Amino acid sequence: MIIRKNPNIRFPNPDPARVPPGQFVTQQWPVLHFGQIPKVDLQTWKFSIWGEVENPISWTWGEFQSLPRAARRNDVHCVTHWTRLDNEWEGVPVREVLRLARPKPEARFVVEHAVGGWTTNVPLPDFDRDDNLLATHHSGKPLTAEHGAPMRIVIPHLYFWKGAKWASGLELTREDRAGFWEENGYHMRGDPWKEERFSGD
Ligand SMILES: Nc1nc2c(c(=O)[nH]1)N[C@H]1C(S)=C(S)[C@@H](COP(=O)(O)O)O[C@H]1N2
Ligand SMILES: [Mo]
Repeated sequence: MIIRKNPNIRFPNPDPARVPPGQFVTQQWPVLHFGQIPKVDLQTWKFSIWGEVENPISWTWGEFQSLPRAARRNDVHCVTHWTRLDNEWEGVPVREVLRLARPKPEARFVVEHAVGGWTTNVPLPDFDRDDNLLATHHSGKPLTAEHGAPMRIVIPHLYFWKGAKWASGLELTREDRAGFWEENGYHMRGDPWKEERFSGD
């Protein structure tokens, strides 16, 4: 059977209530990151949590597979103005690993670390949410290298840069410490509904 694209069939207009100010919807999935795609070897892969936690902990790739898993569907909003609706992710809920590491009462912020040294900072209340995932799959398939394989962080209520691709660890801190884009003028929180794009917004 040959399936032809019917030019009369259009995607319905996205619900404007789902699109934050200054954003346009794309069906594509752009690839965006600073620098090169890092080489990640599953044999030596490690994900660690350290800093202001009662129980610093790390997982090998094999150990990570035994953590509880969940699926989430959400919209992602990049600060460069594209929005991609209805992303289907699977992975380990952020809350599952926080529960095991046990943040100290002094912990107020999280620095996400990525292979290669890239970082981003997130307030702990924004990080410790049921929606947030350590995602290994998108649309039912393992993440591709360009989108952060084998695991990336997804925090759907903040701009997409607040989720590290090629995630390697979480550092819990008392003080807010600017990550890579934040040092370059981007916002410390990054709420797309408030257009918190740059520091000062
Ligand atoms: N390690 C790492 N993670 C990163 C980035 C990066 O430069 N390095 N860029 C961020 C930005 S700005 C965006 S918009 C998303 C892009 O993810 P995508 O390429 O899968 O669309 O990844 C985020 N995570
Ligand atoms: Mo971005």
